[in-house]
Amino acid sequence: MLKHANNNRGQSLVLYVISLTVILGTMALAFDLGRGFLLRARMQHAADSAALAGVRELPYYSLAASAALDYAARNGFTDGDGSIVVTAYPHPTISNRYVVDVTASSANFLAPVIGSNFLSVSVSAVAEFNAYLPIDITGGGEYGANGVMTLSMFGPYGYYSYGDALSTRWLNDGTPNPDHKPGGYDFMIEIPDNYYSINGTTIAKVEIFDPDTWNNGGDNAAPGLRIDEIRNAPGGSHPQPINRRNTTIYSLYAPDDTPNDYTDDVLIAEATYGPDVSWTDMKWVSPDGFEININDYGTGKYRLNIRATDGASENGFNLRAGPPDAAFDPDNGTKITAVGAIPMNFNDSGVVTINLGHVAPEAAGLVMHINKFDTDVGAKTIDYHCDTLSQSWPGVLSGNGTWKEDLIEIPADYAGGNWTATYEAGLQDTSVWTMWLEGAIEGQPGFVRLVE
Ligand SMILES: [Ca+2]
Ligand SMILES: [Ca+2]
Ligand SMILES: [Ca+2]
Ligand SMILES: [Ca+2]
Repeated sequence: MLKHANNNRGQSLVLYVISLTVILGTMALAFDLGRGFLLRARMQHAADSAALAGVRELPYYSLAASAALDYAARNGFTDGDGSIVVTAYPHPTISNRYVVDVTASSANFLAPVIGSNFLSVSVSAVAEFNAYLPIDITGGGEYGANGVMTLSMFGPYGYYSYGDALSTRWLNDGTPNPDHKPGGYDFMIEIPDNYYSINGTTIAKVEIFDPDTWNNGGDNAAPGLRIDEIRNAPGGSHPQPINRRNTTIYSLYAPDDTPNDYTDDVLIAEATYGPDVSWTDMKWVSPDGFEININDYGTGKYRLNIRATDGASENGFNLRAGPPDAAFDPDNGTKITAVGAIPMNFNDSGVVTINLGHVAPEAAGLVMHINKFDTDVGAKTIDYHCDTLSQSWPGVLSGNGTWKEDLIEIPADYAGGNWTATYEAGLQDTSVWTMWLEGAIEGQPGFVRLVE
């Protein structure tokens, strides 16, 4: 009996130890799996935000990669940190998709129980980009004229808080500007299929008003005599330009069948306006090669990329296109849109109508985002309207150096329409407006989403 009892006790002890081992092992496994699960969730979140950040920079591949790595790092996964590997690359077959893979491993709590020292986790995210909504840029007044407001771009060394958040490379204190887009701004100059029948010519002359950053009336000429604002870079540790007046490059590309891939675009002509170019001041100018023949390149959307490589000043300009030997006619069939972002400056105080463009019926029930940066100087009101809807939506002004987003819920019975913003602001107010749709419309521009 005693022996038996001892045996029982021994068996109990063995069972107890086995049970404890199983329980501890199970707990360790659960702990490790739980930790692996959490790690995977964190990694997936980082990969998702990285893919969404990267895809918005397409078709600029190197910018997409740096944005993706940046967002992965902001979410805790810095490429090369310990076991972390972040790989960001364009989708191999679909040009408007972007892929981010993240792998990492963590040491297991009770490695011997599950036979592995490290838990290796890999996740992947794929995001799709269908371009921002195109913004019709007739907001400078009548198309081809210069109204209260013109398009305008700061040099890369300019003050961030002066209003062009996308062109300036540094914040006012000299640290990198996370909003900076090194690729500059893109505009689409649409030459319609019936251009010849409207105009009796196959030639379209693309013109830029005041492409320089120079004021013939002097740096501080009165508004009205100039549309450029000559400015110094911030002081202190802020990097300084070679010249405070800008160097701006205008690059014109032919239309093609791959609008979501800029890497294959064919350059037609390029013009650079350095800090001392004065003969173009306050004039409509067509740079060499900017007279295009639709027999050479076809009809469709010609891309004009504009970027500044030096300077801290503000280059005001405008754009138009039409027949070469006629007075400009705004009804010549051409149309110019800004790709997702429009930079503008007021050369007088007043009210402008910003044409936000046509938003398709498929946007019914979706949310439209309009984000504005630095709508401040003399700014009074913003109101949004759609020509097929009776209501209007008040917008919220953004203060100095800040973004403020307006969200418009598009009604479920929406049938498509042309959107405008009415903006009242003061002399020398610079601002940037961007616009996109939240939600997917297959085949329509204006959305960014995760697809895998
Ligand atoms: Ca292309
Ligand atoms: Ca000028
Ligand atoms: Ca200018
Ligand atoms: Ca402003």
